[in-house]
Amino acid sequence: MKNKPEDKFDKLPLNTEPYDKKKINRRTFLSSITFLAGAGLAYWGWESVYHSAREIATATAGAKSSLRRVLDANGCLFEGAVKPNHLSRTYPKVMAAKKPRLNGKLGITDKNIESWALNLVKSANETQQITLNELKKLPKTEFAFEFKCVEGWSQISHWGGVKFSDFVHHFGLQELAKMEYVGMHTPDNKYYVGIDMPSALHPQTLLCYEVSGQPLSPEHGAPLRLIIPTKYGIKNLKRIGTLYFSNQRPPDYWAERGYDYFSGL
Ligand SMILES: Nc1nc2c(c(=O)[nH]1)N[C@H]1C(S)=C(S)[C@@H](COP(=O)(O)O)O[C@H]1N2
Ligand SMILES: [Mo]
Repeated sequence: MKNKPEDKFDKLPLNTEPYDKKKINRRTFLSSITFLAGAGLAYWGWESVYHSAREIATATAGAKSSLRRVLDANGCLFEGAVKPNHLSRTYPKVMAAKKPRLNGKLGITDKNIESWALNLVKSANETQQITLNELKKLPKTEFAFEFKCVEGWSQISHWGGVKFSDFVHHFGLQELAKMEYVGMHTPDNKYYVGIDMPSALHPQTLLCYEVSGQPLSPEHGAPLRLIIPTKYGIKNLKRIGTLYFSNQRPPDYWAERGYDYFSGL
């Protein structure tokens, strides 16, 4: 006799209870507290960022301090990863652009540079004036390197001038150079940068007065500009009016607008 189709159901151990209510309740409970804990944590995170103090607006863009700490931590990693005396690649001078690109006119529109002298701030009440001729008496360092702008271009160009470290030794600034930063600004204060001391003392950092073997043009920052191959173009201040030392971050034009203070390469 063939089994009727219904017969096979007789063999199944049919459970009359549709599901285990206890188990479901427990799972619902666990997933609910997990969700609430997650939401609480997210809310707490948002609140603490929202209520955290704003950083000092002078040196940076006035971001929330907790967010800036993350950026600074990244910056520190970067600083640690870049050895202070790691040299930027240099190129034969013939590879340098004959007419190097120009970018950025802030603080250099004033063409009256005849009476220029570098203001070297040695203390609150002592500023030494240094002429270009005095600087030219120091050993000249020149090299071609790939200049890099954050706007997305780079170009090999050839620069000449005095190593910042030679300048420090010549003018007896070793004590001042134990501070953490050097600050510089244009004669009209419209463009300004802060440089960490290890980068300033790097052997390729120049107080530069020549480009392509010629005296700097006003547009390239005459009479004296900063050339710092280990950093982006934004830090290569044209037309240095004043130079000073500080243990606090000097005001920095682009850092105030949210760019990375270190801006290293
Ligand atoms: N005084 C001053 N320096 C400045 C700038 C500026 O606007 N003003 N721009 C910076 C930027 S963004 C770059 S890329 C380089 C460009 O230098 P260059 O014009 O000699 O190519 O100068 C830097 N130094
Ligand atoms: Mo730039």
